[in-house]
Amino acid sequence: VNEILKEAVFYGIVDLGYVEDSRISEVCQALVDGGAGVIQLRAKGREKREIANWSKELLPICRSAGVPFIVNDYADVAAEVGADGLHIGQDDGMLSEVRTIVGDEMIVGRSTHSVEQARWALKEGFDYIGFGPLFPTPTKAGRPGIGLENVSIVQKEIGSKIPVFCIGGVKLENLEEVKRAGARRVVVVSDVLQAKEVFIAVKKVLRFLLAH
Ligand code: 3NM
Repeated sequence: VNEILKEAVFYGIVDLGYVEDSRISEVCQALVDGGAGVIQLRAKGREKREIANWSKELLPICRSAGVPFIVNDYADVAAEVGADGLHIGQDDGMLSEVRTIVGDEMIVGRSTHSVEQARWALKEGFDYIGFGPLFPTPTKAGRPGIGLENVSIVQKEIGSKIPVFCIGGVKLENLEEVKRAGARRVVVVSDVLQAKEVFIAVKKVLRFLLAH
């Protein structure tokens, strides 16, 4: 589990707030082709049945690329479709509860919004964390940006144990700043999904992050 995640520098999200239903597979493929090391399906406000069906469509795309496929929010859906992972937020219960549904093998990640929460997530045993939102973002409206000042401590302290993906308002435009603050891995949602060519946008982010 941790071996495969260790490789992931770009975490791609197929977010249905930006992707039309008819283009879900195509966009997933483009994220993977661009070099995403993990893929999550994020479908806020959609029916579980629909999410399960899309997941079954995306799983083989991710499998043939050797990229873990993560379901957002729903442990039961992740278990049902045989996803590689589940992502949950701060209000979605303890890892131990979720493990009773998804088992011990599945990758489980947690959203964290402070150093404290990041430490807790590590202590609980999550396989990775998201840390943010660094900047305010329409993708997760109504949340203040937490800024860049704690990126370096979280990257050092938590990121030496489990992958830390910086998220929230990260764009090609501010990537230099984010990288300089200490980020090693990122999630970029709207900036790549709104790009003319998704896979080129992902490649650009990766090229930048991996450059010295
Ligand atoms: N989670 P964009 S921020 C889905 O901080 C999500 O937990 C966040 O999208 C968190 O790249 C966020 O468009 C939105 O800002 C990321």
